[in-house]
Amino acid sequence: MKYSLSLLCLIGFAFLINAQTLEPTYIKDNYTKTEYSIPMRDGLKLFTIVYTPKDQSKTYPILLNRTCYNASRSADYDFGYPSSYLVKDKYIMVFQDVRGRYMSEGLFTTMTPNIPGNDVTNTKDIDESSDTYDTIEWLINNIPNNNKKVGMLGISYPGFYTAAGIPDAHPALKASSPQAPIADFFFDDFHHHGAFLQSYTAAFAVFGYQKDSLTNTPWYTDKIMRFYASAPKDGYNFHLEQGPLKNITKNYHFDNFFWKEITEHPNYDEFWQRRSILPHLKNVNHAVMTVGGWFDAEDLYGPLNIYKSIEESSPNAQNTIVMGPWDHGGWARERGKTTHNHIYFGDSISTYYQRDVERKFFAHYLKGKGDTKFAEALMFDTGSKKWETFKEWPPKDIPQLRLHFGKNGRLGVNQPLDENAVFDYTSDPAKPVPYRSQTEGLTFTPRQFMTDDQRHASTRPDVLTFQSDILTEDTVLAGEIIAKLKVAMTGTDADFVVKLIDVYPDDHPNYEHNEKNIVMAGYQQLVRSEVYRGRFRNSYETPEPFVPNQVTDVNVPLQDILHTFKKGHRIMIQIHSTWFPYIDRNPQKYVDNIYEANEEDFIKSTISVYGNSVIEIGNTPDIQMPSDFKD
Ligand code: PG9
Repeated sequence: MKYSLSLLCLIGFAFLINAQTLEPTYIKDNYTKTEYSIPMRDGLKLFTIVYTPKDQSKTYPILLNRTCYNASRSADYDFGYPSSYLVKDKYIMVFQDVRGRYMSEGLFTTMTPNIPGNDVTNTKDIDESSDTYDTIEWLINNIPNNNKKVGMLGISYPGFYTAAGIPDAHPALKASSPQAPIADFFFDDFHHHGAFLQSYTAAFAVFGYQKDSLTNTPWYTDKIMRFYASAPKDGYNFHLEQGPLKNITKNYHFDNFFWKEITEHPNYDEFWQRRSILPHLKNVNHAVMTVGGWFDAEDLYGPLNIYKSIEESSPNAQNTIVMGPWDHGGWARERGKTTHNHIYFGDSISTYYQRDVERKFFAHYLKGKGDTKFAEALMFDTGSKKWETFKEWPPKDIPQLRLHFGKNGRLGVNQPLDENAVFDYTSDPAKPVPYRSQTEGLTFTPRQFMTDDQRHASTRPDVLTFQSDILTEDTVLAGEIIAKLKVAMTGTDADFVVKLIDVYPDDHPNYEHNEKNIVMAGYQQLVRSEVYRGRFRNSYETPEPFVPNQVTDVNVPLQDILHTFKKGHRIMIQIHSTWFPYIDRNPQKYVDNIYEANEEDFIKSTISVYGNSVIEIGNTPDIQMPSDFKD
């Protein structure tokens, strides 16, 4: 079955499609659309579509969305974003193709490195900050009836462009909302602590080819088709049959510059470090509301760490964060019942966010309307399924929880169990642990797994599973998490996957929105998970092999959570060393560059985890990370 072009266009950008609450002709009836080519300081022109309210009796703020996903698709509100509430509140809506994308001139650069400072006469040091500055300067001086106040927002890569407009911001920029923003490609999207997200592989085609003319249609679709041509029904076996990653280079991405960047920079070297936006988020002089989804498999590191970086660098800034029960960009979609995979979280949660949070944020800072009592942190508790507000994030007033491993699969909650015990498993790259509970075809980007049932894994001999006694009271886990593992192995490299799981009671009823085969009784819901490529345990820039059979510390930071484990549930931890095809297979024999590993490098390894390992959750766990970690 061939994927149609329209389907492929939707595959990677589903998060942009909104359940529109606008009448189909609303935009045409209320806005005038004009297209401009705005000159940047180096002379290159960026294609920009401006929707201006037809009622010219008043002035309006500008809402700017800079995108690599085709500004022309904003035509007649095809994007479905910004929300219909903002559209109806009337703003000057601006969509711009960033350099090298679609109708804009120039070459595309992977996460354009920020160059500190802003000298408008400097036509060499161009970055997203200077392009944003020049765009805002042009808009406020050329678009009629603007009130000289500008807001920015964007989801995903456009979330990065929003964040990249914050350093050396134009004085007219008064409100920025980076949403599901990429902060650092070595910890967002394609890598998690050095491990590579293999199932995401087709997505490289979107960003690996420069266009050779101005166009408002994708020029890379045939490259994506290379992957989907065989339309496999089982992505796990499809990727396993590819063998080592070097085969993917040879068979699919042989001419892809973004893939080449990934395979030539397997470590956190200067190439990746200079692309992180986090070190540049300083002296923030306007309001920032960062938004993310607790189940965002693409960009969860980004929103949490952009918020924390601004808190650290600009403690007096109006800097807030919203984290809801969404996957990537889920707040831009309203489907009535808010579910993530098999789990139901409530009704119209995206509508609440769009109407009562985002709309008020921009109205206050751009129109001077409404009160300023924005919560420092508006966080959805994914266990109690309620919104909570915090005066700081991570919170310091919720007691830390410490989890300890015990014999017979026991998990000690704030109670060491068998600290002299050793727990072994044999990890075999030829039979990797599936990352999904169900068979799925090829995914453009991962989405469903982050609340998946883990029973497919907990019975495997290559998965260590520990679970607590039944909880006698609701137990809130909030904040950062560090798994401080003591390990040894017969090989010389390994990945460590750590999963925090909410085990439902054996009499829990099924949810009506699920298929009949989805049994909620005893469901082992993934709450938070992370993978860590052990070679980076002392430095992300300078990896090291393990000494066989030598006890070694591997500290695995999991992303933050807010989850109440309810009375009657259990807390479960799983640890294993393959997670496929979400994560590429570690050969478990140390090679300098896994993207160049050969079939014979992949070996079985017996991994030992020691009983004096501990997992610390919440209240500023003692996170000892490599010096070049930017958390
Ligand atoms: N996570 C989104 C993405 C990046 C690269 C390829 C495909 C998707 C995004 O950040 O836009």
